[in-house]
Amino acid sequence: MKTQVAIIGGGPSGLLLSQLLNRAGVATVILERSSRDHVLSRIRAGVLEAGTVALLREAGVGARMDREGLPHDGCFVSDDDLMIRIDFKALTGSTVTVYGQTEVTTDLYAAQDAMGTTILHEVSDVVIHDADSNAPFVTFTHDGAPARLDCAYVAGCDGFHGVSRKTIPADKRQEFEKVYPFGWLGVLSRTPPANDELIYANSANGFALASMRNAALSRYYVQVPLTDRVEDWSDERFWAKLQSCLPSDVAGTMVTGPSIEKSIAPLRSFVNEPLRWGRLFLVGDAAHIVPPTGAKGLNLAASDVFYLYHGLVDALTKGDATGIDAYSARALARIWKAMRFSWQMTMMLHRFDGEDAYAAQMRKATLLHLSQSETARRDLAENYIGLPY
Ligand code: RFL
Ligand code: PHB
Repeated sequence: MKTQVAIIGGGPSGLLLSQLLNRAGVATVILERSSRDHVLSRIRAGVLEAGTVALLREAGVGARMDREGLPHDGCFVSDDDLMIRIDFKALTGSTVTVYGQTEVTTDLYAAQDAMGTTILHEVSDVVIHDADSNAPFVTFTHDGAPARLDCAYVAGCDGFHGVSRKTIPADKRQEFEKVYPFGWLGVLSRTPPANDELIYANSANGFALASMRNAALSRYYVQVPLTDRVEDWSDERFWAKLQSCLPSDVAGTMVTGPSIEKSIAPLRSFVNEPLRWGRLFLVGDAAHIVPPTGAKGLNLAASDVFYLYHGLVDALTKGDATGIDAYSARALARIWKAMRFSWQMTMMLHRFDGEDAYAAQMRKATLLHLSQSETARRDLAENYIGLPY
């Protein structure tokens, strides 16, 4: 097989890149390790920056998002019973959209099907060859048979555990990592959201987040030790923990019900530099991971795609390599700012086991300042709605 851009991974990064490239006349083949159902069953991000929304519209997949997505003008940050409203609209003029990653992925698959692009599912043994030459190729197994895909460029969109990053020799890249000593236990439930807007809660009992997917579907998280397993958390235990972390007014009126999904994700900050080796480019979680506290993971994947898509179109249709040459530095500048914000939000809102009394006072003082300073709220809002591309 032959194509212009081989895309490893059919998650949001790979699908969005493929969608934009094909619309610009560039041919792609996506190689995805899992089944389509598996990709669509992963409950992950929920908040889209305005830039991500604009890019999805540009990709021709904005119609359902515009109908069903929930525009949010603000969110709340709380400290026990202190509720601090962050008014995105008033502070920045912009808003975010609540629309689940599962829905984004569903819309992208439908659009790719309509265009008739090639997506191979359940491929294994993916190996990227000669990425530092002018003739890279990818070998893999599909339907039990070995296969080869020749291409001009390879986009590594295969997430944190994929093969793309590891294809770059260790002496040609650097990893930066911070692992946090807790995870988030997430629950999806068919109940009305506890509040009209998201609440990021700090409390003596730890962190919690009240989010949503729509008027009848809630998404909640609480911080848990890394050693906990999903089986340790009955629904009853989860709701009690959540309610102990949320402001008492909200906890007292919220509706609980059976969970329909429950999972634990560890929190990590990770960046691989650079994002390019020869004709191989890293995109999204393959290159970087943020703790979900700033809602940046999926949005960073979108800004990476934005830079790379323009660069590849210029390289392949105009013979202009300026964009692909600048890709790594441009994307990393934005990535590091989102890393900083996600880290700051994580430190402001989580209790660290074994921390001293001073650390808890620092969080309280930071949150009190946030409640009293419009400048502090504007800074949070600017970062949350998404820094410019
Ligand atoms: P993905 O979504 O991980 O997709 C990568 C795809 O590559 C495939 N793959 C391979 N394919 C072929 N060959 C191989 N060797 C392969 N290895 C892997 C995988 O099957 C998969 O389909 O990365 P992508 O596309 O860059 O998208 C990034 C986002 O998914 C990610 O940033 C966010 O979901 C992060 N994230 C969250 N972000 C938020 O903003 N809010 C959240 O609440 C939130 N929750 C989460 C998350 C990420 C999680 N992970 C990765 C553990 C919860 C979890 C559990
Ligand atoms: C979600 O709804 O899943 C969600 C929202 C905001 C975050 C993280 C996750 O910061």
